[in-house]
Amino acid sequence: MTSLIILFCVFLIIVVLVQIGKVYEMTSSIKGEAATLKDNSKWNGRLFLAFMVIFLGGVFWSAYHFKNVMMGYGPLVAASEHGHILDGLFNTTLIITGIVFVLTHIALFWYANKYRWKEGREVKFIPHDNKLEMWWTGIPAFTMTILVVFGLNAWNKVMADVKPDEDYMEIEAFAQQFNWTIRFPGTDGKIGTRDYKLTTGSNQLGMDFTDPKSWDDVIPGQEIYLPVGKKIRVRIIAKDVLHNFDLPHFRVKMDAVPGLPTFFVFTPSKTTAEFRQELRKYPEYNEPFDKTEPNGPKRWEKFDFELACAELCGKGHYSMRRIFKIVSQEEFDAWYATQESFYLSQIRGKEDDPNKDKVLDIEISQRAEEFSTSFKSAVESTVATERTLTFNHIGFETGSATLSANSKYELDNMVTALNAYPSVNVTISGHTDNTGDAAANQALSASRAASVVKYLTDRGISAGRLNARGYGDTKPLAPNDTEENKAKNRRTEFSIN
Ligand SMILES: [Cu+2]
Repeated sequence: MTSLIILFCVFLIIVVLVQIGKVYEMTSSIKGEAATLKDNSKWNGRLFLAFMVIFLGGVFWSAYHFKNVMMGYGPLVAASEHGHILDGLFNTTLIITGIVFVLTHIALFWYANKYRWKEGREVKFIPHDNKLEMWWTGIPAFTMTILVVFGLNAWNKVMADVKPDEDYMEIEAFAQQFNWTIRFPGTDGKIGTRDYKLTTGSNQLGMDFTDPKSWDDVIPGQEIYLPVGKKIRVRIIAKDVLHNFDLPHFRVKMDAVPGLPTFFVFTPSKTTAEFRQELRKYPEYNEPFDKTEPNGPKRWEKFDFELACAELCGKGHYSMRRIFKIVSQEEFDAWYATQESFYLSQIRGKEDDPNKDKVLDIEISQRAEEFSTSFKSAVESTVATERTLTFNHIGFETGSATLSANSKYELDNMVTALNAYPSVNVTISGHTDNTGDAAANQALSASRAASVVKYLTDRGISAGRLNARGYGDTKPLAPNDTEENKAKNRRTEFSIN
């Protein structure tokens, strides 16, 4: 219905215009053609001048009116160290092109009025003029050279890569339809290698878990923290189509191209909290964040730096938004300490773990620490049950008393602990589940305990401090009714005497 009315209105307007045209034709035929032309020409000239004033006035008014929503002006100053270089370049370009813009528009409309049609005025035809050519080629060429020199200088500063001996942190931004995966290097400071051929459902980045550098890599959740004042190198990768890594407040913007890793180096110079305090000075940021809650938090209180994808990469493009929190180094360290290694928390020990049979260096040191802490508390405890501990990381070959190769790490920790407490004597006890013959289980558990004792004495622990016992299936920790419980019951323990 609405469209019918609109169509009807358009039709009516056309009819009115045609009628006005007819009236005009009639009046001009009465007045005479020359007089009409002179009249028209005068009005055209005046309208040109009026348009020039309104147009240029509008240009300046809108620039002033919207200055607070433009990058680089009002509240939106750059929050990175290189940001002012780009803002400065933008301003230089804006001022130079702005002057040219204003002058050419004044000239355009001024001359359109000045040389309007007049009776007897003749047009001068200039087929070629070397002097004029020189001017209008020379001036733009000179201006462009200045802009290009400024631009190149800014480009070299902004796009410079880190030097190898510089203090910086590298993170990886991996784009896919439709999210960013941000990877941090872990405690070694290095991001592990990746290979797209290794991509699986649980390993979206194609991280190579045979590379020790990838073991401690961290993939944080929605909120990304970065320390203020620290040089950050972002390695930018795309999985599927073109994306664009855009942190507008830091003047960071770089294409993420499939098959062609790019990078951007920047140093955040303002924390989120500092930036919020700056926004607070502007009335528009003191309006409620949620208009339906007039007494709720203000806009400046809810402000956060955002990562966007600045490439129209598909219909879910808008959902590639992430929050970046810029904090002090101490706050960053505290946040970082809460982040879990992706490999150790998601992949380790699962189906697609390529290191299933290996004990990793980080696990060795972690287990050593855990062992010494629990050994110490067992020694110090006066409660009998607390003085007995299970070896969590030793194993035997099926049905035999031969220790598995990886048991040595746990037993070496035991050697260290026994050397640290020379007056402590321990009893090693073997336990099995109830599968099979009880007598055989008893014999197996005894010989397994004996193998542990032998390992320890071979490493210099005096045999007099060690006792080996086999309990077979007589001391289960849980009823032998599920596979899980049975596994719990098959164990080797030690008790502080
Ligand atoms: Cu995208």
